[in-house]
Amino acid sequence: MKQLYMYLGVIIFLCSLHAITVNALGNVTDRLALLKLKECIADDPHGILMSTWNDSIHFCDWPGITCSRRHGRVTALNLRAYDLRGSISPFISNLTFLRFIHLGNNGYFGEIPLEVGNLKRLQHLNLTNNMSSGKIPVSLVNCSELRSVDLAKNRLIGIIPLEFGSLTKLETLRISVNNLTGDIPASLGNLSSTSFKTFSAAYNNLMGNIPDEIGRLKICSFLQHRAINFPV
Ligand SMILES: *[C@@H]1O[C@H](CO)[C@@H](O)[C@H](O)[C@H]1NC(C)=O
Ligand SMILES: *[C@@H]1O[C@H](CO)[C@@H](O)[C@H](O)[C@H]1NC(C)=O
Ligand SMILES: *[C@@H]1O[C@H](CO)[C@@H](O)[C@H](O)[C@H]1NC(C)=O
Ligand SMILES: *[C@@H]1O[C@H](CO)[C@@H](O)[C@H](O)[C@H]1NC(C)=O
Ligand SMILES: *[C@@H]1O[C@H](CO)[C@@H](O)[C@H](O)[C@H]1NC(C)=O
Ligand SMILES: *[C@@H]1O[C@H](CO)[C@@H](O)[C@H](O)[C@H]1NC(C)=O
Ligand SMILES: *[C@@H]1O[C@H](CO)[C@@H](O)[C@H](O)[C@H]1NC(C)=O
Ligand SMILES: CC(=O)N[C@H]1CO[C@H](CO)[C@@H](O)[C@@H]1O
Repeated sequence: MKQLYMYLGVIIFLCSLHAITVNALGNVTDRLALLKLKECIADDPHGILMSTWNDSIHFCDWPGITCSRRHGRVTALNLRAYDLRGSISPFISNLTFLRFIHLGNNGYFGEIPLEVGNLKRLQHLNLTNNMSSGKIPVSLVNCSELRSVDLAKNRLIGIIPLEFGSLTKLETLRISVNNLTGDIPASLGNLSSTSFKTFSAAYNNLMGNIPDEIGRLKICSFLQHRAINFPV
């Protein structure tokens, strides 16, 4: 019994030591990364970041930020509909505990930084209704926890990365209203046997046939000129 308590004691000690080290190194990096994100905002008409993201309060209490209780690390970045104009800093990838990014309904322009692919815990990425340009970063395939990716209503070009077929936890992919070209990759059909439910790619410059595998998805909208959802 005594030994059991000793083991438990050692385990608890090691766990708290782990929490402290993760925190001590990580929270400094998180704060810096958030300040870098703020630096890339050129216009913030409501003063959300400019007048509240400062050291008078802890960064975990800044608007749009959620931290984990255990590690005090940033887990969610939710800046939706703040009318922010600017680019997405590659420093976002230093927020290594991020699970949720929602920057939708803003004026984010420029490319989606390929460094986002370093976010191993990322589950939801929503950049809908912005002005992001360039290609969809293939590096996103390294975010193996991704459940939803919403890049609809941007100015993205290039192809749908066929590597997306390996995102086995993906449930939703929305890329409608962009300027994407090429085929809908058949590799996406490999997802239909997993949890993949929603695929929307309307209003692009996509060509070719709709792969059979994708047609079997529950909700699937792919027409060029009309967005339709239909159950199969
Ligand atoms: C970061 O974590 C360390 C260790 O837990 C703590 O002493 C420090 O106050 C924290 N700093 C911030 C800015 O949260
Ligand atoms: C810092 O942020 C607080 C709210 O979080 C705000 O009241 C204060 O005016 C800000 N200070 C500066 C110098 O912007
Ligand atoms: C933070 O991110 C930047 C840009 O991706 C990178 O150059 C830098 O090395 C990173 N720093 C840390 C401490 O992770
Ligand atoms: C995924 O991560 C690995 C290891 O960090 C890296 O070598 C590879 O280039 C990344 N893949 C993409 C498509 O960025
Ligand atoms: C992305 O955000 C928009 C606006 O808040 C919302 O309507 C949409 O459903 C979100 N996408 C996903 C996949 O959750
Ligand atoms: C889409 O790309 C084509 C060819 O590159 C270009 O002519 C067209 O203006 C673009 N459309 C939009 C909405 O950006
Ligand atoms: C689907 O997955 C299988 C097994 O991983 C692979 O051999 C096949 O090439 C994939 N199909 C497509 C169209 O990518
Ligand atoms: C493609 C595009 O410009 N989308 C929108 C990005 O967000 C701003 C602000 O909400 C809108 O004005 C843009 O139309």
